[in-house]
Amino acid sequence: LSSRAANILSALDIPTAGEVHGVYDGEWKGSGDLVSSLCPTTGEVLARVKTASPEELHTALAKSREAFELFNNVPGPRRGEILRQIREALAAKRTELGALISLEMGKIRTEGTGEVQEFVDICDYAVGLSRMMNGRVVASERPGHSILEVPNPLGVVGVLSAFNFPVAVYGWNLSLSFAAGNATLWKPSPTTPLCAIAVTTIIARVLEQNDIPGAVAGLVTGGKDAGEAITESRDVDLVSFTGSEHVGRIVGRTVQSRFGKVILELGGNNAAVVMPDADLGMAIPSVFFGAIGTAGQRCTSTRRLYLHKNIAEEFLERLQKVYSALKPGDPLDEATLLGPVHSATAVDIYEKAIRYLQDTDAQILAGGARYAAADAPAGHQGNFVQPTIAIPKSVDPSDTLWQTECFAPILNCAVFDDLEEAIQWNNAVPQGLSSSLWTRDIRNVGTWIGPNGSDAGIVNVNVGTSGAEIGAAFGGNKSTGWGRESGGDAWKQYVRWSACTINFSDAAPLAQGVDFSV
Ligand code: UN1
Repeated sequence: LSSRAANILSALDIPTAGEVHGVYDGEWKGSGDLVSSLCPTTGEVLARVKTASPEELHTALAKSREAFELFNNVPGPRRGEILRQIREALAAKRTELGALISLEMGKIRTEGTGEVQEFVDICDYAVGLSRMMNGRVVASERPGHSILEVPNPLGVVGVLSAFNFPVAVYGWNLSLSFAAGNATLWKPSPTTPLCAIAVTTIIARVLEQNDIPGAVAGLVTGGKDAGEAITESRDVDLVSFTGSEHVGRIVGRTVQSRFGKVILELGGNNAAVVMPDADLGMAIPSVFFGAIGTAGQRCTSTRRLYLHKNIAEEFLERLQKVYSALKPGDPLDEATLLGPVHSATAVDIYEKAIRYLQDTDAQILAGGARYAAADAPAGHQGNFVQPTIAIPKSVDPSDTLWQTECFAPILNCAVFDDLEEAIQWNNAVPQGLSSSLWTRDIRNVGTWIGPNGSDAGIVNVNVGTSGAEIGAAFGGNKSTGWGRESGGDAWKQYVRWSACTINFSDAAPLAQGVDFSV
């Protein structure tokens, strides 16, 4: 193991020799298939992880259930206090955990640290919520009656997360689920097991200090089998899944067929729309970050750029300049803005999309190939691809190129005549996660956020498509799956609601004035 990797792993108490246990249900174990965690920058094997065997999956599910039966009786504010300690423990390892994200996922330093910060932020939010998960009292139509809506703990929450946010998305789910009194069982992406092991190690320690069973925050690494064990288990009340539309469809059906609850956070195909009155000095760097941040592998990455005809030429010229100054580098190096894409699969996705653009005579304004070995950082592994700006020949929104999410740093551009046309293009795709309008004109803002505006879950103005804060509910409409996580009212999905009509009177009248007197 390189000393660069060894230092990061040991700072987080991950063994740097031998195999690493990838299952936690109160005890660390793992006797299933061995999975290698690869560094996307160098190709180095960071660790071999022992994933969950079928029997261990079974036990982990049973332990989660057991842990829930105990945890659901711990008062909400007490759960909040433990979550506050988890928050502190995560914050204490912010830099180290951020570095591990860069090492294993490939995103740059500031984004790795930012991801840990996102977990810390949602913990703060959920600590507050732990004293504010309020139900309500509803006016009854009957005298001497009260109606209460009571939030009770739900049960076991399964979290299936993706490689691109290997820490924060689990954080959104864990913190709300924890504050609500549930046990949470995490199945991370098979390619980022170490991030999950590091986070679980930090949380497990806090649980232990508080005499809470470790299975309140359990972990099962593995592939399809582990995912299926969770989606199919009647012991899992809610499954929160982040990933592709293809897998999301299967997860949604499986969970629904047993009448479980599901939160889906699937594909994003996000557009930025630039009006002629926009402040380009703000819009250009923001579009640049939206398209290139996390090497184009955020669900919220900007994939489509719609430019008003009056500013299109200037915008593209200036954007190209910013692109051409970009150099790829080691994501662990503070100065790097562009790291590798996550895996060989990601390179394939990129290359297929580029080929399609070339075959359909798109104009390529920047990028369009992998970096030559000489341009990539020393010791690189080949996952470095050039961020690409393309003007596809077809502006027809029904073209596959506009319709599909391509998880790579490729920005497709088109020129529009008026806002109405841009909104029509924005909405003409199956996905509906994020969208961004650049304008100074209040009339455009009103249209954009109103009934004839963007149909995405995230509808920004003078703010890029990615980098949402935790305070509002995060999620998308249409084939993005309609799920909402993180802030807003998202917590209401992690509880079991009881509608309780209580009669304090000496009579038992029926609602709606129904007369059933005997
Ligand atoms: C994701 O890509 O799955 O808004 C989540 C953002 C981040 C979360 C992205 N806060 O870009």
